[in-house]
Amino acid sequence: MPLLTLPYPYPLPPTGLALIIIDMQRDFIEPGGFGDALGNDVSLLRSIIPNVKKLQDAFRRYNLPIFQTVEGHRPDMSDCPPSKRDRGTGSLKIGDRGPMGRILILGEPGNGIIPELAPLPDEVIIPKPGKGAFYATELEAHLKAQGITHLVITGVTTEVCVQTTMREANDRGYECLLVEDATESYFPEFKQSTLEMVRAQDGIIGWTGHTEALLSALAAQYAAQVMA
Ligand code: TIU
Repeated sequence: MPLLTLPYPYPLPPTGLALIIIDMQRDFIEPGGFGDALGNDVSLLRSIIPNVKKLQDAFRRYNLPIFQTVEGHRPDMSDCPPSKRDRGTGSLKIGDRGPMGRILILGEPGNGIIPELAPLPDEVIIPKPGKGAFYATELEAHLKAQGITHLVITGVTTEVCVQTTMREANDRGYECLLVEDATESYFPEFKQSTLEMVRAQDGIIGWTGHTEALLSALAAQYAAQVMA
């Protein structure tokens, strides 16, 4: 069954597919975190939680790997460039103490993945200091070790960490499908532009598609493998 995607059907592989969930952490989705400190309306991002959850459940059901990332820095902030720490005019900066602990610091309450999408003990979490999930992380080593070639990409925010990660992945040879209704931005027009720019020029960065169509295609492709 062809998967309903743009600019043309995404080639779901027999093996080598993984789900990437980008930065569904309290810092970006709940008040008092980094997203809020940057002046954003963080409530906008909650709408995708049910779809990301459906995809997480499906990948678990079909024994396909799931990688979640969290953007965050070591407590000593040795991995946070001054340019990132000092950017902006808000009163709360990275490393400052906010209502959910130190802003964007690994291990703080605000840095945790939202409870709705809590990973299972055997699922990999990739801490990342930058926007892209490949920069200064172990993600690529994990993907190579598991023979992953195709990535279904979800999470926040579409034009920042999600798009950066998709571009990094595309340059490394991964076939990427960005799920439109499982990614969200503080800026609807930036989300729309991102969707259009990644699939322009016959998929210059990759494909875009929708959760329900992907769930049907996953069932058609992988349910039998699990039962075999
Ligand atoms: N500010 C913003 O839109 N995003 C980030 O800072 N990080 C992620 O996108 N995860």
